[in-house]
Amino acid sequence: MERTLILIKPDGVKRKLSGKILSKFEDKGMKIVAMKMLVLSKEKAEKHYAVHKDKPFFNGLVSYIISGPIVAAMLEGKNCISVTRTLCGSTDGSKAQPGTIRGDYSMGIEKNIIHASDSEESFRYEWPIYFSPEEVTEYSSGDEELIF
Ligand code: FUP
Repeated sequence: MERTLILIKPDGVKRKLSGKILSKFEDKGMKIVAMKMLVLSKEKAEKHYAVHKDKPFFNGLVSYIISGPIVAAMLEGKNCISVTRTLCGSTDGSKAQPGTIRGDYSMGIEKNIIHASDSEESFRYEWPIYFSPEEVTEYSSGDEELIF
């Protein structure tokens, strides 16, 4: 099984979409193995988005992600990274396909509701910013045979 990290960004939380968004992943068959709500520090936000540090949108992105509470969750399932990215839709919400999270709920590229790791490498880099190993659970949901 593969794991991935998602963040429901401050626009998603403030617009009270957290439950709906988490349901989409659960309904698809993915299992939540860690989850918390937090306000990210500037240091952690800069670490998360370090790959974008030379981009013109970096400062705006960091101030936006620390502007309010986020929900961080780790999901588990087969091909979880690519399936999660597909459910999120393309980065710019105004262009994302209807039926995807960004396609249904976002009109912009910065306030695009959700982050999801884009590769195993990104996941390995990102998840320790949000969770300690003890906060990541292991359990059987009992329906794996029906789903995968
Ligand atoms: P994604 O992997 O879809 O989250 O998108 P990227 O890694 O390319 O970008 C990370 C975040 O930077 C996006 F969620 C939104 C923000 N961004 C901008 O604000 N402006 C841009 O031109 C590109 C990305």
